[in-house]
Amino acid sequence: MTLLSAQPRSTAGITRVLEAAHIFSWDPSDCQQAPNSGSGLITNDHDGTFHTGVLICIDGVVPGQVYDLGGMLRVPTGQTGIGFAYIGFYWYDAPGCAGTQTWAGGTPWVATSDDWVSVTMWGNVAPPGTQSAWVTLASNKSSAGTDAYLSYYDNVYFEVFGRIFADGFESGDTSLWLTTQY
Ligand SMILES: [Ca+2]
Repeated sequence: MTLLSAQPRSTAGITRVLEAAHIFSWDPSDCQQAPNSGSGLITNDHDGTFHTGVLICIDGVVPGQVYDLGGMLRVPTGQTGIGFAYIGFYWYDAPGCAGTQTWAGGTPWVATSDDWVSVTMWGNVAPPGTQSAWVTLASNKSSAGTDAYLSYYDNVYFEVFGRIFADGFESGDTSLWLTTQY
């Protein structure tokens, strides 16, 4: 996978949520069928219910700034493992995802879908004091037994929301909008 954010990546603290009962690997399947890209595959083979994931720590988060989270997920049907997958993130009040952790949120869950599904959680305002963020590709296996639960992730992003304009029409003035036919 390619880290799409231009913000600095930190590897500090990443061992804190990594667990043994999963494998994260590259897979040739791609959300846009690109021949030379591929995706990330989490094979959650814990022998019971197990919530795990992989993560990237992003430094340089600015309090008050708006961040958009999203990506593409695919959870193939036909597998015996049951669960759900999503992309989530946490805020931290110190660099390197240290200090106090605050759950920020996650995208909608994807249970099963043979097609790639776009998932988003946009408009996240970094709270006062935030300095870094964890972005996690989450795999929540809810079935017992060792049947692996597979989930694929592609085009994952965490980016600063750059608004071009906004109009809530509070002024009652609609004259800036051209009524010319196009
Ligand atoms: Ca790809």
